[in-house]
Amino acid sequence: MKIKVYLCVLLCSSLLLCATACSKNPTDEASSIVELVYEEVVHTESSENIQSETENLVSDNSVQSNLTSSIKSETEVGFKAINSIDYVCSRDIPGFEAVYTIERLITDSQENIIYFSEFTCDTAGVRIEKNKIYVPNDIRNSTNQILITARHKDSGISEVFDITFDGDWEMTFEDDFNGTEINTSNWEHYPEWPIEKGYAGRFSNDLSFLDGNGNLVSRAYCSGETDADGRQKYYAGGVRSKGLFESTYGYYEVRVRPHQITGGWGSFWIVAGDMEKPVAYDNLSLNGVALCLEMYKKYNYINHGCAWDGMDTEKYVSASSRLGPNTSKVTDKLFDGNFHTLGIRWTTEEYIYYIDGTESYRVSAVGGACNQPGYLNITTEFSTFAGELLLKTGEYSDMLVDYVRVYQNSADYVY
Ligand SMILES: [Ca+2]
Repeated sequence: MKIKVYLCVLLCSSLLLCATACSKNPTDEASSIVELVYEEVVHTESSENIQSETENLVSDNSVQSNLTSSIKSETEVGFKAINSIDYVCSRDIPGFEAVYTIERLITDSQENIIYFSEFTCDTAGVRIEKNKIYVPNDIRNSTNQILITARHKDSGISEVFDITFDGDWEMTFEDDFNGTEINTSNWEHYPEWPIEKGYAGRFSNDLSFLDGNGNLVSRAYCSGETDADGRQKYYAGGVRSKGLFESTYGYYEVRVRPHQITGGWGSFWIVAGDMEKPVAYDNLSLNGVALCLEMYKKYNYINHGCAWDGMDTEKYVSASSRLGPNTSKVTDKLFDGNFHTLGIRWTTEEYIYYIDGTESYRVSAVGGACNQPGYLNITTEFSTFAGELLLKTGEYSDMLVDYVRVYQNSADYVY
């Protein structure tokens, strides 16, 4: 993150003059630490007034308070300190305000803690709540930085620092599923492969289609047929963009109304690189990765899949290894019957998952995230793992997808 710092120290009134208070960090430093150098504060008025002002600085012990009425000439009452303000970008995805969380705790030259309690920004549209700064994407895309004023309310000390944005977002793919036919320049039906994981499931071209109301349907259907083993046969719809749209890095989002059934689930996922050849553990996800958001009504949870050690795409079974623990997150809200947005931010270093714009899971890939192009997938699957399939002959369940959008961030390609 590129940082330039402008520092201004103001002590309550013009009685105290900030003589020198400016520093710049190296612009190419990757840290988000803002170094502030308080160099000196020079007294230019009467010491009586200084004394009065100093008494107001109740929590700023760095200001010398041993002034006496005998001091009539210019007196140095300042302090030297190297302070810091940290901020982290806790959300940076299109469609939602980017969130920068300011670390409020800084220290002065005597290592006393100063809490900056007030933050303001003159840029219209920037929203501030406590120590969180919300920046709409259009502002991020129209300027490189914004200035934030942090103020210590007791002492009046204030500082101006900037937040510099990493890069612009550009939409590179959008399908709103308007019309009556699936856009075959974006999608192909999943091959009618078996998806047998306990249940006798199979993809069917007929079961992924547009509903005419702006949604893609991925349907789960009970045919009433039985297989050779006497099992009920279920069919499901799925589409993928393999060979049609593939990209590396960026932000991938769907707006979806999940299935309400058990025994089956809908998912939005990305397959990148070569997932058909298992790779060594230490290669992690660099060569290939499958990133999945799987919605299991059975458990009221979403699974943040991240499989990197190979996947048999024809059997549609991912390898067992997944990066990191706690890939599942319980989220009753997802199954409330409404549409929700699911997103995956794929950077050069990690994968971050979002539900309705709130981060739900993050995994960093040792050695870097996959740097190969990936294609999009929207599917319904079946497994006994997901519970009992209660669909009877002729019954079905639909997952609706309002849109799929992909954005690229220019910063991802700066090495
Ligand atoms: Ca739509």
